[in-house]
Amino acid sequence: MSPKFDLVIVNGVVVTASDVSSFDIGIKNGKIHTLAPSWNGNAIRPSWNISRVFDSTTYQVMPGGIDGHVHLCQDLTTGPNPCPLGLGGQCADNFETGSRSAVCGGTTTIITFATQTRAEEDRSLLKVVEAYNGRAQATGSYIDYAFHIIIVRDDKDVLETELPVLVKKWGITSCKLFMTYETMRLQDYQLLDVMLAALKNSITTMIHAENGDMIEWLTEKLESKGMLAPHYHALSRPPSVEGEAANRAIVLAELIENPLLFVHVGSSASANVIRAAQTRGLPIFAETCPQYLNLTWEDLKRFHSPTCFENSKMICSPPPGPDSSDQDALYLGLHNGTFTIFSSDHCPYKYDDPHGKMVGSFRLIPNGIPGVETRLPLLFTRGVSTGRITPQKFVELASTNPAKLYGLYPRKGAILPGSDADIVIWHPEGSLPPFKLTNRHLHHNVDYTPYEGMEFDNWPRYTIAHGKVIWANGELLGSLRDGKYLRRGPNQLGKGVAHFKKDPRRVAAWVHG
Ligand code: DUC
Ligand code: ZN
Ligand code: ZN
Repeated sequence: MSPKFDLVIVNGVVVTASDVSSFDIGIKNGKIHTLAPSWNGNAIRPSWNISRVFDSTTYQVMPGGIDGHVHLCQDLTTGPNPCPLGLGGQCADNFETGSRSAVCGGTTTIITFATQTRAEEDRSLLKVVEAYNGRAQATGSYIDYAFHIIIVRDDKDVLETELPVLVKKWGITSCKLFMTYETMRLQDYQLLDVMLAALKNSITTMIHAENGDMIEWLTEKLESKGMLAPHYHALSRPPSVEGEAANRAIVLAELIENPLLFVHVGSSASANVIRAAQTRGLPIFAETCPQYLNLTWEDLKRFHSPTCFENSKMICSPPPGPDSSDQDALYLGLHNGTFTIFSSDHCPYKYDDPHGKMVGSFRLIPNGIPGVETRLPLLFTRGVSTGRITPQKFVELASTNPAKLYGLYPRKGAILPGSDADIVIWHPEGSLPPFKLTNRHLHHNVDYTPYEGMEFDNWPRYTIAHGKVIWANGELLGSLRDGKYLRRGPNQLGKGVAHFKKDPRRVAAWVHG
C-alpha cells in the first residue's frame, strides 16, 4: 500500500531537461514522493491512497520555473554620491508583489540581489544581507527565495572574514560584479582581487560586462549633440561595449582560473566571445533574458518624438540588439548550449512616477524592465511552440540549469522522488486561444509591460509549490507565508576542462598557493 498522498498528478506529459514521457506523480509533505509511468490510460493505480487528484492528460507538466535574476526591494541609488547614469529610480516591486507576479507566470523560486553600496555603512556584506532579508520578511513571499550578493568594494578584510560566513551561514554562493556604472564598477585590479576571494570560497562570480569608459565617452558625445531622447541609450551602448568587456572579463578570469557567469547577455558580439572561451574548455557560463529575444532598437523608437519619453519603458542595460539578427544568434545560443540559463532580469520601475522612468534624458533613465511573469510564457510561445527550442531545452534553461548553477539541485529544478513538489502545468497545446497581452493581465506593481500587445499562445495554468496549488486558472491561491529562504550550495556545473592543461604563459595558477 502506498502512503497517503496529499496530491497526485496523473497522466501528465512530464517534461524534464532530458525526457518527455507520461508519468503519475505522487506528492506528500511538499515533496515528490513517487514517480511512476502512467498507469492504464486514465485510470488511477488502485494501490495509491490519495487525498486529491489532478488529471493532467495531455498537459505538459514541468519543474517549476527558477528565475535566477530578479531585483526586488533593491537600493538602486548607490551610496553617498547617487549615480545619475542609469541607476536612479525606485524598485517598484517588493517581495510580495514580485513573488506574486512570479507565481502567476509559473515560477516557483526566485533569486534576488542584496546590494552593497559604497556608503561606509555598507562595508559589511553581512549587514547588507541581514537588511535585505528583513525586507523579505517584512512582507513574506509566495515562493522560495534566495540572495546573490552584489559587491562594489574590494575591502580585503571584509572579503577575507565575511565571504566564508556568507557561504556557511547564509548559503549565499554567488556574487555579482559590475564593469560599468561609476558607483558600482570595479577596475580590473579590483576585479581580480574579488574574483580570487570568491573562488577561494567557491562563490560563483556573475559579471555585468559592459565597458564603462566607452559608455561614458559615448554618452558625453551624444549629450554634446543634444541627442538626449530615450532611444539614444542604445547608441551609448553599441554591441562592442559588451563584446570588449566580455573578452576582458574572460582573460581576467582565465588568469586566476575563476569560473564566470555572464548575466544578461544581449548581443551576438558578446555571445561569440563567450562561445569561443567555452570551446577552449573554460568554465564560462552565460545567461540571456526575454528582452534580448523579443525587443530590438526598433522597439526603443516605438514612441519616438522630441518630447515623448514613453520609449524609456524599453530601456535596460545592455540594450537589446539593433535588429533580429542578434535575436537569431541568441536563439542559436540557447539551442547549442552557449547559454546555460534563461532569466528575467526583472528590474521593475514604474513609468509614471516621480521615482520612475519618466525623466529628462537617457542618461538619467533607470535601466531595467519588468519581466518575471512573462519570462516563461514568452519563451514557451516564441521558443517551444515555434520549434526553435525543444521542451526539454526549455526546462533545462528555465529551471534545471539555474538549480544546478546556483546550488539548488535536485531539491529544485527536477521532478524526482525527494525533490520539492514545485511544478508548473501548461494548457494542453492549442486549447488556450491565442491572446494579446496587456499590463492588466499581470500581477507586478509596475504600470506597464514592455510586451504590451504581443501575442501569446500558452500560459501556465497551474503553479504548484511545495505540493500546494498556488495559481489555478487565473486565480492566485497562495499565501505570503508559503515562501521560505533558501540556503544554497556551490555551482554544480563543473569547472571546465581547461585547467587540466594550464599554460603558465596565460594562467597564474601559483596565485592560489
Ligand atoms: N543590471 C542588471 O542586472 N539589471 C538592470 C540594470 C543593470 O545594469
Ligand atoms: Zn547588470
Ligand atoms: Zn539585473
